[in-house]
Amino acid sequence: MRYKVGIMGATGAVGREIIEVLHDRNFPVEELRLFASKRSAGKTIETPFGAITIENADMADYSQLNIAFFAISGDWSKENADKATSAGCYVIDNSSAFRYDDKVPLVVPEINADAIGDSKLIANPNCTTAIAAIPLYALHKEYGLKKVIISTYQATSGAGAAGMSELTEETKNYLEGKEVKNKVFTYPIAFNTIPHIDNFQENDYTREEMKVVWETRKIFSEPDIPISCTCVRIPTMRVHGESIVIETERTIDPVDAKKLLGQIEGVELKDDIENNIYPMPLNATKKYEVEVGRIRRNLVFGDHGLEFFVCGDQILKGAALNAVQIAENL
Ligand code: 2RA
Repeated sequence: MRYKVGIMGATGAVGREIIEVLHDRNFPVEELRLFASKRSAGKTIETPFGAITIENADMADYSQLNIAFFAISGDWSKENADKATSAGCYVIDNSSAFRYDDKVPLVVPEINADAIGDSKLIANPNCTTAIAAIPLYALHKEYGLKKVIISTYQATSGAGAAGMSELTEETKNYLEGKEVKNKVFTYPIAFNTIPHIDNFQENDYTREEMKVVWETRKIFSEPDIPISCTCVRIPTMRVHGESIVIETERTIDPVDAKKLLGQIEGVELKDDIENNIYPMPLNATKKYEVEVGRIRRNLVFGDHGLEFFVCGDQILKGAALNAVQIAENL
């Protein structure tokens, strides 16, 4: 069977990547249709599926599609998801609009593909969650997670194509001694780090930080795991790094943990400190696997603690790849 696939938000960073991933993974596409805002409608873009003319997403006829990837905005998803699913079309939503809705499955296929059930609407997790979830879940199954503390080093791609352009422009202007003006981020991101992603919440964490807490608990079906996160934007292009500390129920040996992490689907072990091998954005860029390394016993939690570093392509495992993997599971 082949499918009629629509990408809503096809001109954005995630939409463009979904096209590439569908092609690269030989997804059985009968017809690919690309949708974006009215402003982009009518433009033709080259894709591995041939030249395709962009259509107005607001006018989409979902009875003509089997699967639609939503990658526009949360508000747009809220306005359009019901229209699509009522017409019999599966929706894989990249926004946060439905992630915390108990009726909507939130899926990382390596972990909880079963959660899809017969739902026509499936939520794709936030990139920061998806990247950490793969190694964390393997460790949870084997050792039982008691506490999780995460600190992130997030790429500009998290703010879409505009975020990446801002980094390029600011770096150029800074080096040429010109004025550096920020629009996308709260401060200039070139030669800077910004501990502020998404809005501050009542508990003084940001929404990005709370997404990691809420989403990890939902994906793992573990509503009570204590998780804390600090999210920081750094001047890299498209890979999020995350430093992760865990306390476990059962004793954990770093050598065994390393063996385990080296065997799980979706992970590439990069852990050979004698040869300076560890996860880095430069290596993890455009890679499907999440790199995991710097695995060591945590000094605070002793033989019940582990500390490690992960790097995952924000646009791939953090968005487009995970979305296509969900489609593969429908
Ligand atoms: C960010 N996690 O990195 C967001 C994107 N979904 O800004």
